[in-house]
Amino acid sequence: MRSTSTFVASAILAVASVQAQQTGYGQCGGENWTGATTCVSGWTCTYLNDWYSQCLPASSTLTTTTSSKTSTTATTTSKTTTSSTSSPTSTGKLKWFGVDESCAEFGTAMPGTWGVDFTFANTATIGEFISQGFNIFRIPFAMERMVQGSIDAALNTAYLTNYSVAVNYITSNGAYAVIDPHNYGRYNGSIITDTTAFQTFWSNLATAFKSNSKVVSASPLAFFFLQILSVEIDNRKIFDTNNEYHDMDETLVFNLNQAAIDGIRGAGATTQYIFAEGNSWTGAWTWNTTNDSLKDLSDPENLLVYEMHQYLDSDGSGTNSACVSSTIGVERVEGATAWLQANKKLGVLGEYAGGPNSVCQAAVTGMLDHLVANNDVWLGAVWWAAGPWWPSSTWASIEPPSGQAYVYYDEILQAYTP
Ligand SMILES: *[C@@H]1O[C@H](CO)[C@@H](O)[C@H](O)[C@H]1NC(C)=O
Ligand SMILES: *[C@@H]1O[C@H](CO)[C@@H](O)[C@H](O)[C@H]1NC(C)=O
Ligand SMILES: *[C@@H]1O[C@H](CO)[C@@H](O)[C@H](O)[C@H]1NC(C)=O
Ligand SMILES: *[C@@H]1O[C@H](CO)[C@@H](O)[C@H](O)[C@H]1NC(C)=O
Ligand SMILES: CC(=O)N[C@H]1CO[C@H](CO)[C@@H](O)[C@@H]1O
Repeated sequence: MRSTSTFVASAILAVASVQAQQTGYGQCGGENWTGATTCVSGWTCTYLNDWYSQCLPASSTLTTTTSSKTSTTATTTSKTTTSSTSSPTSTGKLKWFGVDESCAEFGTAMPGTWGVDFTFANTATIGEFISQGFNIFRIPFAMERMVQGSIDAALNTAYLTNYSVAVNYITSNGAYAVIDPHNYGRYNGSIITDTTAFQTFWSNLATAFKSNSKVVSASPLAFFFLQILSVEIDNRKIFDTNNEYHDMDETLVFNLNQAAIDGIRGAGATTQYIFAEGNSWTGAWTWNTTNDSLKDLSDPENLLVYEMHQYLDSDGSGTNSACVSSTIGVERVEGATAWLQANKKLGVLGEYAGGPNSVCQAAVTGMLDHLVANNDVWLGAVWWAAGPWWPSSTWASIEPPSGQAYVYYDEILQAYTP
């Protein structure tokens, strides 16, 4: 999702309606904007970048949405069969299919206050997705909360502990958790240039996540099996170097990705996939012209996957629920597919979305069908976004049970689950 703000970019998806006062998360300014420039009570029009200002909660208007739902028992085997209106044309599947689980990165106050500025993903709703067959969840967090003061500071225990709840829930229920510093290559508003410190950040983070738990057991046999189980759970964590680098020197983007890889592997985390993101908001549609140099990244474990994002509105930013055409999805990713194939690389679509309308439905399924048809290089697709604080009226909200995208797309997407 495009934004120059490190802090609130995830909240960009909005219902932009022209009215006297804009509603929560709606657009309220930006180049050529002709709609409302003030927000309804409790919301503040916040400048994000020259193209976009957004109504964000005035402090403490958000209350935590502690779920009253009964928790879902998640198993990977109880996948619901679905009579989707749109089935993939290919009978193949992607290795990973899931959703982003946003909200730990929300808010502008850093480190801010839990329950006011940010919250964490809801394990009950994640369980619902897992029971439907979804098997990957990308979980953004803010580096300014995880490492306070400097990027090579020790991890903040309270934030890490809360963040780990969803990670552990996902991996122990057979799905993959993507650990995503949602920082656009920036920290505290400035582009990260200290690759050594960035490597230390990743070394610290990988150390925290490389082992789920200390395995303790009196029985050697039980110990043996617990170890195998623990390794398997461990391998379901995926390290995403950073969300959406943009407007940065390409060499720096390369060096930050390489530093992350070196930090992770150097910490002894040798069995997990690493997702590298590229410049220009890691857009699939611009990948072949902006990020070609990233083909030379080197992972000694050979578990590197290129994470790209693709939205289908006119500027590709994901801020508009209208898609350019019913074929725009496949058109925008074809070049990336060719790049992956030509360079013998693997890719994952880490963010995408389309509005709840038939043009977008065709564009989304066309794009997914293309990924499935090219699953020699495409390993997965992840919808942006679920998360407990998205208003259900947000068109891309796939938070169960009433997010607009959940209502419109959940059954359609279930046809693509592995
Ligand atoms: C604003 O309008 C001008 C003139 O039509 C156009 O060149 C520019 O791209 C527009 N900006 C955005 C963000 O749409
Ligand atoms: C963040 O930037 C502000 C303003 O540049 C500075 O005062 C503050 O110390 C910085 N904080 C951190 C954690 O780097
Ligand atoms: C962690 O979550 C608890 C509630 O479970 C909350 O009281 C606490 O403030 C949170 N801390 C952080 C840093 O997220
Ligand atoms: C790059 O990708 C775009 C978008 O998918 C595509 O239209 C274009 O033909 C590609 N260019 C090259 C040189 O592969
Ligand atoms: C923006 C940028 O630096 N793009 C570069 C990406 O990589 C290709 C090929 O290595 C360069 O030609 C571009 O200049």
